[in-house]
Amino acid sequence: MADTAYDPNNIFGKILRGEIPAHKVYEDEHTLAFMDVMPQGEGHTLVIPKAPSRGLLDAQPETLAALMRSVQTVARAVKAAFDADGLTIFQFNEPAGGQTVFHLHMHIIPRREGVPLKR
Ligand code: IU
Repeated sequence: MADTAYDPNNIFGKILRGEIPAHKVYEDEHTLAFMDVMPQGEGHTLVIPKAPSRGLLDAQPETLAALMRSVQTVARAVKAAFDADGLTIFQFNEPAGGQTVFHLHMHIIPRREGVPLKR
């Protein structure tokens, strides 16, 4: 069985503590948003809670509420900034689910009609 404890030494934990840099685009008391370093499309942005949650399943309800408020705020801003036709928003849990960084994060990717995501 996988070890599902939160490890504060994950890369997003280090960004939150200011130990490594990130291109930050939004921050409030409970959340931080920054540009993905390997974007699957122009404007690919990540939104994370400051609370130490590994994924969706271990997060506290108030963490999820704050995260989704920020996702909406950032999604509106990203859509306007990139003049997008739509948005793809997703989130992975555990290696089998595609998760590679074990601090809860939501992906926001602005989309243009007819332009596929990079993989
Ligand atoms: P995933 O949902 O855990 O699969 O996605 C992790 C994302 O974090 C992925 O899109 C990476 O490009 C991104 N990322 C990053 O923005 N900065 C980093 O230093 C690392 C990964 I490592």
